[in-house]
Amino acid sequence: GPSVACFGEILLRYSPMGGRSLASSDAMEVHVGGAEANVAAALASLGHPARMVSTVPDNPVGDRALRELRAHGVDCASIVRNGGRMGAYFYDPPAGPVAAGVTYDREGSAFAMAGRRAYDMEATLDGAGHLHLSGINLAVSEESAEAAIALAELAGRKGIAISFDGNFRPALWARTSRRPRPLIGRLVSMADLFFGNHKDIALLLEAEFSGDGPERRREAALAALEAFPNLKAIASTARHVHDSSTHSITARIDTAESSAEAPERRLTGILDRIGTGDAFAAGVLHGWLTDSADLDLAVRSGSALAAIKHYRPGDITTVSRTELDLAMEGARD
Ligand code: KDG
Repeated sequence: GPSVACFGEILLRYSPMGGRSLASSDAMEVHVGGAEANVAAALASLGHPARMVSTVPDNPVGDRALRELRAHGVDCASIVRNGGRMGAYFYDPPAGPVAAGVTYDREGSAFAMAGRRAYDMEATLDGAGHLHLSGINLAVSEESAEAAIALAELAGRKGIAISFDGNFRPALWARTSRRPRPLIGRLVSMADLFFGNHKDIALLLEAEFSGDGPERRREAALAALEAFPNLKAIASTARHVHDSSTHSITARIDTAESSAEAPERRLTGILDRIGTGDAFAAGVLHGWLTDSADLDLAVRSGSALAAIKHYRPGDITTVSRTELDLAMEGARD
């Protein structure tokens, strides 16, 4: 079938071994991450042909990252190699009352240096039925923002459906002079499916949705669906933190006509929650690509995959359809 093209930066993540803090650790574990790469790997594991579109350095470090994505079944033929460096980040695990920390080390990466002319955009979308990308591209550099917008515009002209995850990263935007709102709004206006909650929508529309309940989320989604006429659906999760290792998550998806909610899941003994949003996006996309009219399937797949991510080390969540089905059954009330 047609493949899902995912555009974004592939990152290496360094995590202290044995649950040590970054400050005290002298041995690091390496994982491959990057929001859209996480989505591509999860989709491939569920049997959807997934293609990563990115730029990594033409050196053994870039080879290492691609080897892992290929092992997950991701098509890496559209990945450009150049002379820059590999983007990375350091993870500091949560410790009691102290939240997890993320320190980026990606300035001037091979991906950040690659503008629209680095890619053969036509070839990249050849045979693709869907394009997925996130707002991280807009924050990383002028060049990656330009490439992301050009790719989305080409997808739009070709009638290829687009999903866009806002993935607002204040730490990245803080280093740029570009303003997030117009750029994120531009991508949302081209998207069919948007991953963002009522707070993201409030920023985007410069509106206020006070309170936190389902009615507020529905109201915000309806406002965004009205402001961006190309949008067909908006999906989001909500998290309630009981303590550092016990959280509850809920999820919903809204269209103009209807909505679906996934039952609350209480997650205890959480191992690592980085990449939860990407697992959710991949699960929703799995449902959406299977039957875009079945909102219930989309939101339940998203919630199940997000729940599974909490118990997987690293950023990537891969599951078989059987595992996903079991996780969805487990949440049935
Ligand atoms: O959602 C997880 C991602 O944030 C992680 O893989 C790193 O892409 C990343 C980023 O830029 O934060």
